[in-house]
Amino acid sequence: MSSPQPNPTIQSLATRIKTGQITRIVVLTGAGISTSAGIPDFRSPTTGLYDKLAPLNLPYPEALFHISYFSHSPEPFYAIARARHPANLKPTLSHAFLALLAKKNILHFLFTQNVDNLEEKAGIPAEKVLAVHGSWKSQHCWTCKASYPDELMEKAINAGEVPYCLEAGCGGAIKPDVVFFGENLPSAFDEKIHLISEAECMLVLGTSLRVAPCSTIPRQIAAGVPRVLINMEKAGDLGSREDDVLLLGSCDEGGLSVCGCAWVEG
Ligand code: CNA
Repeated sequence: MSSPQPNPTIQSLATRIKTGQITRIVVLTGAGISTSAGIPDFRSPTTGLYDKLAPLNLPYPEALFHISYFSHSPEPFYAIARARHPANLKPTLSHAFLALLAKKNILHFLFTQNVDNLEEKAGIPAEKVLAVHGSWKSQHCWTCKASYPDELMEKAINAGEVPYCLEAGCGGAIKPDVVFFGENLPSAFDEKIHLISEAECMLVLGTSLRVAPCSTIPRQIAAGVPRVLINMEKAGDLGSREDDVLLLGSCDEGGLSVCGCAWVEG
């Protein structure tokens, strides 16, 4: 039986990583790891998307990404789509940090709520990542589910116009394969969720933990397994357990400091 660990710090966790005592890290990320790439998050005051929607006259901010609203009014979504589209954006230091965990073979699994596909651009192996809310990589007709060409989608996004289905007699609006509020998550979520129980450490980066079911992931980590929150603000129940470590500040700096402790200093 292993001896009980004192309350962890980022330094003591780094030592456990360095000495091979932690080899399975499960990570949950959100919009905060991509803000330094130029994609605003949803909920940060002033800079977040929800603070800038007044001109669109939405019934409520989340309507922009709610399937019941999109199904009759796709125009507001395409009015902001260009600014949200991740084409030409580069991964951040936080993505590089996660890619390094994968390279060191200690990234057990990454659940990302992000739809920007920057994990792939950063070189994180596809089998280690689940984009729980889908991504902008592909798109389909919302009505008949026919696929739609990438180049026409890009053209519509750049023009701020709604693309419509090319199938004869359909004419439905095209939707990127991003999971909107009110839609089901990919079945892979249920297939991968058991990996949480195999974690020897959990990292939570850049998320307000306000969107279920990802918001429940940190609570599913077994008692005694260290959980680290790297975020501008406190989120969820992180900080309520003895084994929690809070690094409140930017994700990029938090990732760098973990790397510094684990692989650079001493
Ligand atoms: P959110 O609710 O907007 O929360 C973001 C969190 O990140 C907040 O707690 C911020 O304080 C924090 N934050 C912002 N910038 C930084 C930073 N540089 N360093 C540290 N912390 C920071 O977003 P969530 O991800 O929690 O919500 C889930 C939604 C957001 C998912 O459905 C996503 O699809 C959706 N989203 C995705 C993207 C993207 O793909 N890049 C962008 C915006 C929203």
